[in-house]
Amino acid sequence: MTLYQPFLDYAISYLESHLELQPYPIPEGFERKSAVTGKGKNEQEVVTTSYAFQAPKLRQIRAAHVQGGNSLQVLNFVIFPQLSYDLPFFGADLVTLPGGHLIALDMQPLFRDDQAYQDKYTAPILSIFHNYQQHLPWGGDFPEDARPFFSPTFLWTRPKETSVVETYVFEAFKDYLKAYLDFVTQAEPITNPEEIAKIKQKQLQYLRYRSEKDPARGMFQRFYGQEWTEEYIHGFLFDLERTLELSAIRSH
Ligand code: DBV
Repeated sequence: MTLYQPFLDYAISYLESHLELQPYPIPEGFERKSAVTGKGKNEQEVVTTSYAFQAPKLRQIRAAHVQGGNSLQVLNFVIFPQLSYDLPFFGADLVTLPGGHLIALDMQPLFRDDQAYQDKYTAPILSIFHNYQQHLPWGGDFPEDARPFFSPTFLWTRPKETSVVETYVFEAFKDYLKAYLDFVTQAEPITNPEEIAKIKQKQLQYLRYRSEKDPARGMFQRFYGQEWTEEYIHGFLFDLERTLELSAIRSH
């Protein structure tokens, strides 16, 4: 059992039991990708598997799981709500590299500086955040231009011990996911076209940032090549723009 497999298993089974989960299409060639790196004794297979679902209020729930031995494990798990809901994104970036663990966990807001939005989507999880923050201290160095995309309850930490990932990080992941599903349950559809337009604009801003700045790009390029990587990023990991283009074509 690799480090993040229990996170993935928990998330899928929790979602299955609380939502009407349906499959979401994964483009051909992206369900599973494998490459062998290193030579001789250092030879190592790196396998990336993808998972994707949708649910009534959630446009895409998707995970990328990279497994390449003890010093290369990644689970990137993101939930993208439908454009007709003001829900935040659920975002988990759980990364283990030779240099150590790097954990990012958040409900990423659409309207970060809006007080009413914070009251709705940040205040209710502040106590969970404070519970874990004492065990999961701020991870330091952080790209300045990513700041607008994170909430005040952003857990960003670099645990020294794997046991911290298996305990506190796993518990925090479960609590954030549960709290997120409470928000989903309560969410009411937005009907005002102006508000929907604002949500769409914010979702696109987020998507563009993440696809342009994807910190995994270098890693994926090394293992699987540039063409596969770009298609994986734009055609699966962050696919909103493609999806909107397709629906515009279909509606003509
Ligand atoms: N990150 C992704 C996806 C990944 C992934 C889709 C499928 O967004 C993995 C894989 N993240 C990943 C890897 C690294 C990081 C690092 C492999 C290590 C990169 C390296 O050191 O070579 C949060 N993830 C990071 C970093 C941050 C995040 C801040 C450190 C990068 C740096 O310091 O430059 N999650 C990441 C992020 C957002 C987010 C930037 C922005 C909204 O949600």
